Amino acid sequence: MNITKSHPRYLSLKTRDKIVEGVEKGITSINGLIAHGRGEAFDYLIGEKTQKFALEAIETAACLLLSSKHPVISVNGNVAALCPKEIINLAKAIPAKLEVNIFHPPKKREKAISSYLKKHGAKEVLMPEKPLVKYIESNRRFCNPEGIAKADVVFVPLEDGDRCRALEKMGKKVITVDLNPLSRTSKTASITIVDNIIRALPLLTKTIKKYKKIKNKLILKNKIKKHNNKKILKQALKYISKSFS
Ligand code: PTJ
Repeated sequence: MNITKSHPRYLSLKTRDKIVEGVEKGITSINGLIAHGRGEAFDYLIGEKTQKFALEAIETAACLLLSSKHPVISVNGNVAALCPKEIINLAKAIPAKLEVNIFHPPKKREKAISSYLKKHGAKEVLMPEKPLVKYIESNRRFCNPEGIAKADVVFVPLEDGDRCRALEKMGKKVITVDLNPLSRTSKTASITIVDNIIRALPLLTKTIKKYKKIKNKLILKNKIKKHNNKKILKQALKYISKSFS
């Protein structure tokens, strides 16, 4: 679609194009279009800007990822289509492994996502191999023994709630990006960044670089300790309800 920058919905339309392209390339599930629409609706309600509650969560997420021994970034069809370079930059900055994990069939989409990430500069992309995620029966239970199976912290942006809960039950910490503060994922994760992934990823990478320079690791630990995900979600909901008055 030929969209001029002067169009008031330029960014939103460009982003939609990326998701549509993702479907056409066999990277994104057709269901991903619905998920994107839901995200758009919530983005409207938070003013299509990164709000304070997201910035606070990004700060703690950066601290947790840097304090982790084995951080893994889970990539699905929406994330790959929307921000391939940004997710690779994040993985490099931490550093963390990238692993493909999808919910919807067909399974051949897993390879398409991996190839797409490699085309954008990823050196290594782990693939789901064994059903090692307990408590769930969907395709999301497949993971890599050297990746999510081993991870202590898993970054799962734009997720559905089941695996998030399963990973937490397995003793892992989960960080998510979800525009919907009411979703099961948002409520179950240790840290929820209520923001559009397009805005959140560059900010998270920037924050990681900032915290990497800090020698006193206690500062990071204290930030993680103080984090209250429920409070963050309440702030997001309060912001949304205020936008109605
Ligand atoms: O590639 P697959 O098969 O793994 O499927 C990926 C999707 C996203 C389709 C799948 O995980 C799914 O169905 O997710 P849900 O249950 O629709 O949840 C996705 C959540 O992400 C929703 O709460 C949306 O509001 C939110 N969301 C959508 N787009 C964005 C977003 N959050 C942040 N940034 C977005 N751009």
